[in-house]
Amino acid sequence: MTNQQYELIKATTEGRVAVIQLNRPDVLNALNMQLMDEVMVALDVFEADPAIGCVIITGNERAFAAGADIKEMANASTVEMHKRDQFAKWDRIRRFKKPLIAAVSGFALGGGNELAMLCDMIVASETAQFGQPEINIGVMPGAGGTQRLTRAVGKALAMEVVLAGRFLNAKEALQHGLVNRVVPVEVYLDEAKRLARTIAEKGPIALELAKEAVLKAFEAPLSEGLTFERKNFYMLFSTEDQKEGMSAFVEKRKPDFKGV
Ligand code: CO8
Repeated sequence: MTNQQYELIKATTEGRVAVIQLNRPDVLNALNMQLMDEVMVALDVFEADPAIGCVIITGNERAFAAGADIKEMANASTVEMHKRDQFAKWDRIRRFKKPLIAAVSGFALGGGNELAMLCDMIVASETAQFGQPEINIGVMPGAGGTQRLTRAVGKALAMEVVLAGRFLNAKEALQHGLVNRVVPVEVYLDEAKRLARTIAEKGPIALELAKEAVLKAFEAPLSEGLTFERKNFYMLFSTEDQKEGMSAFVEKRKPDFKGV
């Protein structure tokens, strides 16, 4: 799919930073299957492109995404939901190798919050609101909300968000470690881009292995995670970027990483 063929997202690049903008503003970027398929295609394209070092997923000022498309699933049976296997596709995002930043303004609800939490970092505007309101429509989170939110903010608050449908405002999200930073709405995307540019300058292989090791902390016991980290660290000594990075430090110049 070329960029012109996307209907429900916009995919753009600025230098080494790519931006995927969810683009169904009339329905607060509700995540229907086509939109998510397009996000997956864009991620494939950016992952394969060595010119891209970091990817931002964003929405618009009013909504990052107000959840999965309720109208699309309202009449589905268990068998239909099973056959659609939407969530399995979301695992693609979990396996995305490059750093992913969510730039969130307005609503990040249900699947929207789950999508933001699948990213590696979240830059939020002061107007951002995070929630898992599925309980209000007779269901519960299905794409990681009960797991990732609990790991991020702890059991007590996660229970309130999931069981009472309480939204967290940007300040609360920052206070409880859900987001990296909160900035005025006028600059939230610029701030995400600034962070993305800083990251995208680093060595691509080091970024990939470091991201993999941090994510391992959520999956493995400490001893296994430490072993994994050490092996990734040693592995980097077979890259030219390691030689370049350390030589540049010694020679007091800026490194020129090539991703090899
Ligand atoms: N799905 C479909 N349409 C939506 C959704 C949604 N999730 N959210 C908003 N819309 C639509 C509204 O129907 C409305 O459309 P229309 O103008 O045609 O009536 C339009 O967006 C604007 O919305 P509102 O008029 O409701 O705007 P308000 O400012 O009054 O309210 C809210 C904003 C509070 C965000 C409200 O829209 C709302 O409560 N939305 C639903 C939030 C929600 O329940 N999200 C969870 C959905 S379930 C889910 O995400 C399960 C995740 C599973 C994983 C994902 C797998 C794909």
